[in-house]
Amino acid sequence: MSKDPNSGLILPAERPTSLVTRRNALIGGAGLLLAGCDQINASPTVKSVLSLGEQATHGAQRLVTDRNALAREFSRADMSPVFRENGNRNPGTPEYAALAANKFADWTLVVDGMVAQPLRISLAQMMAAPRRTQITRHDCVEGWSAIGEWSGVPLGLILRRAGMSGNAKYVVFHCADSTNGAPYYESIDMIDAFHPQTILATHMNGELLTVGHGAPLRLRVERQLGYKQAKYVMRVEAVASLEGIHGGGGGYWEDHRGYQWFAGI
Ligand SMILES: Nc1nc2c(c(=O)[nH]1)N[C@H]1C(S)=C(S)[C@@H](COP(=O)(O)O)O[C@H]1N2
Ligand SMILES: [Mo]
Repeated sequence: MSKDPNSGLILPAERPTSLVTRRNALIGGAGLLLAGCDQINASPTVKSVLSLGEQATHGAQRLVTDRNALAREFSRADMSPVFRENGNRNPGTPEYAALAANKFADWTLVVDGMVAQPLRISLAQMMAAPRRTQITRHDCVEGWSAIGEWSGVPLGLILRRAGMSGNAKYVVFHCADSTNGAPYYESIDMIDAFHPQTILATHMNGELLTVGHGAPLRLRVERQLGYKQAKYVMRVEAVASLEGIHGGGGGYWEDHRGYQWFAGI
């Protein structure tokens, strides 16, 4: 891995030529990224958030400012020697076992819902895409915390590439695991979806994600609590409403344990 001093993005040091082409197909180069930013600024959701900050009460303005702030980042020296595995540690389905047996070479992430261009992204494409690395603290409501390093592709980049509709309000993460027949899923709003520290992580502490920590892909949404950090993400869906998705609460814990949908820290 090498650090590009200009962009701050960590790029894989060695990238097979075939993947460069795929990377361009996925991300579309810097020009498209800039075009994507314009599109996002033009979206009704972002506009209404911005005007809220401009006109509304102090309270609303503070809320907007706080939501966009970065979570604290730590140094390597701060990293926890042990980062425990929590919740489901293996989806345990035949489908997942088959994907894992092949080192996820046949895995694809589906990006769909309110997007102009639904995507299927392979793990190789994920590895070749621009990435961000961050050392952050994970806080679980069960009363433990751990500091770890996460590396992955900014979610906003993928949503822009898919041409997400300006009318989408939430991004839903569908996972490979279930508990007592209830599939794990989570959701976030557009402020968190486009937050610079919100990434779909392929790596933890410099290594590929282990099965226990959510291989091959998990969400890191650093301004929220542990249960929002969906592991085993298979599908990212842009929606206008959470109604009708599983229990309608926006997540597994929200539906089954009454946890707050917005778990801000
Ligand atoms: N798919 C899935 N994601 C999940 C869970 C889970 O059971 N299944 N548990 C959540 C909880 S409560 C926590 S604290 C973290 C634990 O992440 P870790 O196993 O990497 O420590 O994952 C979250 N994401
Ligand atoms: Mo948790």
